[in-house]
Amino acid sequence: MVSLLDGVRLVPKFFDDNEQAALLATIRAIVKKAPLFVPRMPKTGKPMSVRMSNCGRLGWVTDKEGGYRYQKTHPTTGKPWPKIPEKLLTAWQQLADYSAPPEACLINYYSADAKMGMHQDRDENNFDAPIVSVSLGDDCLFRIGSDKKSGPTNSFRLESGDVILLEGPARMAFHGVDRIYPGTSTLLKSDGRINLTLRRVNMP
Ligand code: MD3
Ligand code: FE
Repeated sequence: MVSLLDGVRLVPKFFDDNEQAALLATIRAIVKKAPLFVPRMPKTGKPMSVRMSNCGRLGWVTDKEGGYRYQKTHPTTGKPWPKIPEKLLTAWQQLADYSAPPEACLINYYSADAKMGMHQDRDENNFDAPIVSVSLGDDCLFRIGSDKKSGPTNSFRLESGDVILLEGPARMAFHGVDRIYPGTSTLLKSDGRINLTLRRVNMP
């Protein structure tokens, strides 16, 4: 475990190659039931480059009319989200120093040219719980600053199997994904990256 900044912990290769393959298989099964959707910016309706789905009791969605929010059902199928895989619940138990399990697992799929602009995660009613993020597939360049919109930032590469934990002072930090490095992993059938973000939405 490496402490990168106050409240940012990186666990390189928390999941080994076999565990990554098993986790990927469960994510593929989830995405068959809860297909990736195109998230759209509030008000403008501009599509994001990342494709998304969720598992867990609550899923994070965004569209032109409704904006950023958590909801219990898939935006196009209307069905409840599939369950969070056991492997991820165990990882949360092992790594997050928190009494209650995660309620939401956002599944982000980045194609080779996708990215995510700097933002804060502030749609939750619980900022006490840590956030646990799992990277699968191609490496990415991840950037994190402070809780102020401008100012210095740090960037580092995240690789397949890495887990990053955000807690305490880092919970409200601005962060984003500058780019994907296509061809740096053979886990996926083609280029791209999957990020799984485990979050507590409500107070226990
Ligand atoms: C929370 N995703 O979906 S996850 C997102 O790699 C998102 O797909 C990125 O940001 C991705 O909202 C990063 C991990 C993460 C990293 C830093 C954070 C979540 C964070 C800092 C503060 C709060
Ligand atoms: Fe985020």
